[in-house]
Amino acid sequence: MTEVAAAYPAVVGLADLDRCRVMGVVNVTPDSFSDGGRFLDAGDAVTHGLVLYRAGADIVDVGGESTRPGAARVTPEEERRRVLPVVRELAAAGATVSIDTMRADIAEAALAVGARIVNDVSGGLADPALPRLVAAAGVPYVVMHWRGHSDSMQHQAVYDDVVAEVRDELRARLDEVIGAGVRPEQVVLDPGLGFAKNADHNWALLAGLDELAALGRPLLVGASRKSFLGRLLGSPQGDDRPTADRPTGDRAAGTVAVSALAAARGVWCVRVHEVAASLDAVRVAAAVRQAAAWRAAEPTSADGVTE
Ligand code: PMM
Repeated sequence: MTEVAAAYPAVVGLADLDRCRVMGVVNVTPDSFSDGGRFLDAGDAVTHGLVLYRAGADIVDVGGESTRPGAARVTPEEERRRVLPVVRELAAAGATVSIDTMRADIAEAALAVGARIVNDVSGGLADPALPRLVAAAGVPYVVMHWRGHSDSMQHQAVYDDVVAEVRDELRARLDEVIGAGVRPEQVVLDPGLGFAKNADHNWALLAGLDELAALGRPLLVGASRKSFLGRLLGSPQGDDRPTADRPTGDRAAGTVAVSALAAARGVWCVRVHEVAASLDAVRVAAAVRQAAAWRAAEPTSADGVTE
């Protein structure tokens, strides 16, 4: 049988993988929607990051600012205090760490203590110095679709055609960061599920991933535990299903379903709170993509015998 690799786009500074990557989330915040307050202590955050790393996370994403709808901004001093010790320890333990920040100063400090990827939920809009820093550092850069800070973003969840508008706004961000000196091979694009989007917008974006992939850069999808899953999987009375960290809640299986579907569509990375199950899901999706690639390369005759 001919060996046919399922193609995943290369991103500068990261080894090629024949499957979708899994990014594990460490929120060093008091108020993130699903795990806020659990890992505010640096020691707890490091322990949790190591659990994710040992479960097979390809990337461990460390953030110190909650982006839940309505959240106020954290001060730069507090963000720095929260994330730097955690990034340092996880990087020293061998994890590939991304820093989830909208601030150039924080990203620079995190890269200096071992982070290797910058994850900017504002896609360069919140701090114009951040794309310039990433350009100089030459590291992978996750550019997410974003329309404004958390205290106002849900008012901006207005679209005629959400997939076309997110695609066009991401293209504008891509052009802008390239204009700031970032090389295209550094950029990963993210539709920003839940950021200035309601549940219908999120489902439409998941259905429209191919249109976003047409921008020519790999995609990252962050659906884990988000409220559109809780709404879908809630009770017939219309109550949302909470996350596993809340009484009687569990969005884990719904999250894994999104991981499988996204990976089957060729998404480059899924960002999740629980790594092991999504890692299984993306491996299953990779096996199907590999088999599809083999079939395309080696057409079989009508009686099923390989030609
Ligand atoms: N979502 C959150 C935070 N950071 N980063 C990227 N690239 N994509 C996302 O969808 C994303 C993100 C909010 O979720 P959390 O509070 O569970 O971390």
